[in-house]
Amino acid sequence: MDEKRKVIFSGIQPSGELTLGSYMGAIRNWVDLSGQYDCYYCIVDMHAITVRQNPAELRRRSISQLAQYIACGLDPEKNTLFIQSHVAEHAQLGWVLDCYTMFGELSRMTQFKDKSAKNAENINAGLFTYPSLMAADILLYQTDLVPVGSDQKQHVELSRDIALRFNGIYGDVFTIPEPFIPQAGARIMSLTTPQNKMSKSDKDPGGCIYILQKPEEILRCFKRAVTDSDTERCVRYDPEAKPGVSNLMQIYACATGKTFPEIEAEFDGKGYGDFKTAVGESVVELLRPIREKTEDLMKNKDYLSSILRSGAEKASRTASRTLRKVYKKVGFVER
Ligand code: ATP
Ligand code: LTN
Repeated sequence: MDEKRKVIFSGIQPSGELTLGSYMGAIRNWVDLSGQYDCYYCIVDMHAITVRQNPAELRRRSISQLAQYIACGLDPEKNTLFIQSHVAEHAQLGWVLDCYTMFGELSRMTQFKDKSAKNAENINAGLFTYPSLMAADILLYQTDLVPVGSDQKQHVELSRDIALRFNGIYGDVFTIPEPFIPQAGARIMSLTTPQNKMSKSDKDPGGCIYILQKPEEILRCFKRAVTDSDTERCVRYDPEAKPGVSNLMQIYACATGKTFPEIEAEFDGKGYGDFKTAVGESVVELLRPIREKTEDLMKNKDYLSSILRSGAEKASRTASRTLRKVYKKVGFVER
């Protein structure tokens, strides 16, 4: 009874509109886990400025992201919802951890390589040290589990390595976190180029579905989704031979809770057209209540501000305890 509840931490950058990929890969699990754990869900605005942002848009999206977290089912009474820049300990621990993270480790991060290729004119130091700030996010709360999509596994593993290195020098300071990656939905692919991850920075607007997108647009994107040019033309799960169809099956499975054999049986003898329409409709129904609730919440900015205030206070209390310990261990003089 007295046993300490396990801690969950995760975050999403307000660098664009939330996508169906981030819902299925991350947020859906945040909601599922939120009853059993002590959960911190963050809007990581400090990470977002590693790529140039329009200030007014960043501010608007940060608030809208909070509304979407709540609309997806995260109860602000039961979960700590907050903005990263409101809790100064993230930057403070981030600096310390920079000094315990190796240049070679950061150079190997695939997200750094991808983003530097995409932003060749702005390969800034923050983009490079991004993972040590992410390690600070996680380690400040003595986190046990980090629910993310599979693209973030490498970053969580680096956070573990940093924590182990620090503990190896100073004793047990940090809990060692583990990634929590879903069975289905860990990597939703673009609807137009199913070789690539569905991502909010995707240049092709038809490839990505957004949580707040209008039903007509969602249906249109699914109708135009790429299926595969193999001769078989049946709905069967085979990511190698049929990446487009398999991706749509993943989405349908996440939206409806059906298994792959059930989906294969449902569309046996039917064409790809019927299948794409059914997937589109299931996503419309999944997202409809989330969009409506978000629109409602956005009418009450005072309520959203009050959640951010109490979220930051609660997060600060935990984060400052860890930071104090770290400062002491490394030899800083107490103020
Ligand atoms: P960007 O395009 O800026 O890289 P993104 O669309 O990949 O952004 P993130 O903010 O990086 O989205 O991801 C938020 C969370 O959602 C992370 O936990 C990430 O692993 C997960 N996620 C993002 N895209 C997908 C996807 N296509 N499939 C499954 N999970 C995803
Ligand atoms: N790197 C993640 C966002 C992120 C995060 C975190 C995720 C920042 N800090 C801490 C989990 C835990 C991304 O790009 N999606």
